[in-house]
Amino acid sequence: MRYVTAGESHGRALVAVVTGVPAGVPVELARIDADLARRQSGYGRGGRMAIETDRVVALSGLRFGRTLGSPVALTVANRDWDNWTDVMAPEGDAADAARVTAPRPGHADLAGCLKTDASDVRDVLERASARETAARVAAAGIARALLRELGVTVGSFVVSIGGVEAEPLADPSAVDQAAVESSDVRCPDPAASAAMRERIDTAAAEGESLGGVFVVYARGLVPGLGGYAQATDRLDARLASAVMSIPAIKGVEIGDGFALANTPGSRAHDPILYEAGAGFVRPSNHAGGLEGGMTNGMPLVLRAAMKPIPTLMRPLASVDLETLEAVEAARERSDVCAVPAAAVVAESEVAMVLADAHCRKFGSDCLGDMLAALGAYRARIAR
Ligand code: EPS
Repeated sequence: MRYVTAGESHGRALVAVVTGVPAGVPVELARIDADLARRQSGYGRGGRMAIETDRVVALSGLRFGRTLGSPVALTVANRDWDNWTDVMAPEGDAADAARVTAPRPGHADLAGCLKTDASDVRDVLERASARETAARVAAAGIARALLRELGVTVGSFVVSIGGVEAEPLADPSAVDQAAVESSDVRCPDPAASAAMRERIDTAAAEGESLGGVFVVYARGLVPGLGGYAQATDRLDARLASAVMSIPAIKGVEIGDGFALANTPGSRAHDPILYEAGAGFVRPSNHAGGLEGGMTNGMPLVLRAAMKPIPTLMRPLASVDLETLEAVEAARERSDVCAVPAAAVVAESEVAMVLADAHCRKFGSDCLGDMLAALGAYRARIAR
């Protein structure tokens, strides 16, 4: 299962096309809308989120609430398009459109303009904008629907914003997801949530932006998803790549990640035990559910670091692309902090990779065959 997206931040709409979808998967569009709403939420978002109310429209691949096995095409309208028709017109004269010529450090602006021979930064930033992640969340709604049928749960929560850290959880995959969703910074620790909100208020007042760290987890995974035979089979690599593809993500860590580098081997790995009835069990999960590029039957636990948003209300130094004079970087309406939203996007990316890994292992023609293959596999490894 794969997806592509199209759409500019202030264009008419975002589009996602999902291919490799098994037939017979029940899909409720209201659930996709709920995920789109989760992605829009989060303390520290800017004025744009007051304009948009993201809703998915299905154009193909679904009939009477089930996938047909054909490509699923989805759109999410940009309500803000109405305010940008002059600037983002698909045809016509660019003379009146305000040009952006001062690239923002940290954004795609400069390298994108050099790469594509553009002198109006808007030609690059419109597509590089994280607005595109709404289409990813819509696409992943199809992956989540499949995972639901396969008994896999994917969730996420924020562990730090701007240096304010939540109390660490012994088992991040056992987080109270309802508590996460009731926090407007998507953090299960109420004291840390309050401190994060204060930190965001201070940053907003100072014209600053903030990054942070979040966890994505998945439960209900059988061992053996992914593979060890080729670099491209390795599920840890595929997950890291998918999460790293989200704008502003600068680090991805699986299980205890970087801390394992400083831990002796005897304490870094998860012993293998056997219990009648339960089969192979692991008393710890330093590996984050992945060994040798495959799931090992323990919950998947992944952390990612998001850098602060590059659009600053007190901009850094830049150079005007037309005059080559030193100027301040462009100032655009933006978010102070989008870490809670990025966690939802990463959840979506992880869901897509996990759905694809199931399709590779259990076939992808139709849900019934996948469930039969999964059942047979579970029965075999239980023997
Ligand atoms: C973004 C800039 C802001 C954010 C946007 C990402 O948009 P605008 O320029 O319209 O104010 O709100 O995020 C979204 C629109 C979204 O849906 O998440 C950027 O430059 O990346």
